[in-house]
Amino acid sequence: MSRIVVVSNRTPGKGPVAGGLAVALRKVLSEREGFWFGWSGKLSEQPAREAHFEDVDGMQVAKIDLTRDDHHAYYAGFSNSILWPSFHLRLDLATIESHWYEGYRRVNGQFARALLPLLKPDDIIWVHDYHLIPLASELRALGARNRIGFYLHIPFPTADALYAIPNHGELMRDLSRYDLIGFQANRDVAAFREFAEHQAPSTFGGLNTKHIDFSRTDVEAFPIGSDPNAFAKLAISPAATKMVHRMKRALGEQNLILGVDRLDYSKGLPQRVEAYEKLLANNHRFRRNVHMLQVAPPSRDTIKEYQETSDQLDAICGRVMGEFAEPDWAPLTYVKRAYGQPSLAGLYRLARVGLVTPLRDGMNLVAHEYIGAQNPENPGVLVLSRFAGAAEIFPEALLVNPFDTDETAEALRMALDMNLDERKSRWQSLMSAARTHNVDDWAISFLDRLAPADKDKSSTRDILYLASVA
Ligand code: ADQ
Repeated sequence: MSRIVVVSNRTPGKGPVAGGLAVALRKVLSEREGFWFGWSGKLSEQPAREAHFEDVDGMQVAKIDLTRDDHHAYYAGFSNSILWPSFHLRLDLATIESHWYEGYRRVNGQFARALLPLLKPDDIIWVHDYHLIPLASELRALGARNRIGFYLHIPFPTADALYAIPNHGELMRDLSRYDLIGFQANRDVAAFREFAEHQAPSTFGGLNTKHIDFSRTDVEAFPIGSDPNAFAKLAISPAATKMVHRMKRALGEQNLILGVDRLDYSKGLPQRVEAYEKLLANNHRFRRNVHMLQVAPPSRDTIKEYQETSDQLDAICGRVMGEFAEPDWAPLTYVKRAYGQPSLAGLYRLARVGLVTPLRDGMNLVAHEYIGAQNPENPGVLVLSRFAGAAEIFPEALLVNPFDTDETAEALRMALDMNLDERKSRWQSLMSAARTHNVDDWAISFLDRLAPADKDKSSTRDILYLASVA
């Protein structure tokens, strides 16, 4: 059976794994031969030519070091100051320094040159995310004939936003060198098709053209998920219960409204706090009866726009405190640090409202995790942005336009007033959808689609099934 080679910007480290994605991919690599390839997290004087292998909790991980300049142009520059804002339709926050493209391309070339000697002809390569769009082209230019799949974790942009990206034509040509492109949601597939058809009207659906030829590339939505059953267990674990007790002591009878995000402008944090401000302003009865907790550890904080979002959030939290706090009551708590999954699971379970209102998001796994952690006898309510990929999976959430803070405030009111029967019935549908879209099946379905030839030997699903019943 073919080996699986997972490629991502960063390689996983030792110890407890934070995200469901890393857990799922580790699981794939523990069931099948293969390795994980990516940046080591280290900067070197000279670009590394060769990867060095390390055993990370039983998994083979091949790492390369990057130079400081290359890393800056590739990561903070082209990936996170051009691609991330453009793909999230925030051209106002993009810094278009087109020379970063050279560093981005150079790092992708370096990845390809270090990866190629490690490959066997029938290895299946699974490349993750916007940092590595050119990797298939670079590998193919060196002679790789392997099946190569690409998964985009963030949304695919509209054609206009794409045109604002330097060298977008080349990047789209790079995408056409993959055998399979996986997106989070149907809206992303539609945006991609729109671009492909607009760019070269006759390319899609198997016809060759003089423009970009996508006829050899399969495109499909593979919505990622979490492991809701694991979250259900984690939420009643001793560590989670400790967090619940600690919070209950602080909250008393107050209902908790919870937000959990990386501190990123795509997550709509200032708008979210403004919606809460409106809830308190319009509904006197909630004062002293609710408390909002926003957990938002800083991320990418060398980038100016991230510091500005952090400042905005500080300002609006301060404003709400000034407006509504009393000597013996605080309307909100804002915590700028990350928590481990057991503590998060406890917070999710305790929260009467999960407030997940990104302005745009590929999927949003916090929504999945919140659902998984609920008490079936007394579940909370998910208030979810209609611009998260998760909205396609969870229509039974209270879906809101996060730009419209009046609407979000009203959804908060509905969530707090919702009776137990409605909460249970909505949650049962949500939990069933979260189970259907669990992260293990996500990985299996992508790989089965990427490597159908493996089917006549034995499918990934069969292997994992056999391993789980063995
Ligand atoms: P992210 O933008 O990082 O991921 P998200 O899916 O919400 O967003 O979170 C990923 C993980 O980070 C979750 O497992 C969550 O528990 C954890 N996390 C978030 N905030 C945290 C906090 N404050 N403390 C501790 N842990 C926290 C990108 C895309 C998403 C897509 C994922 C996976 O932007 O749209 O869902 O990849 O494909």
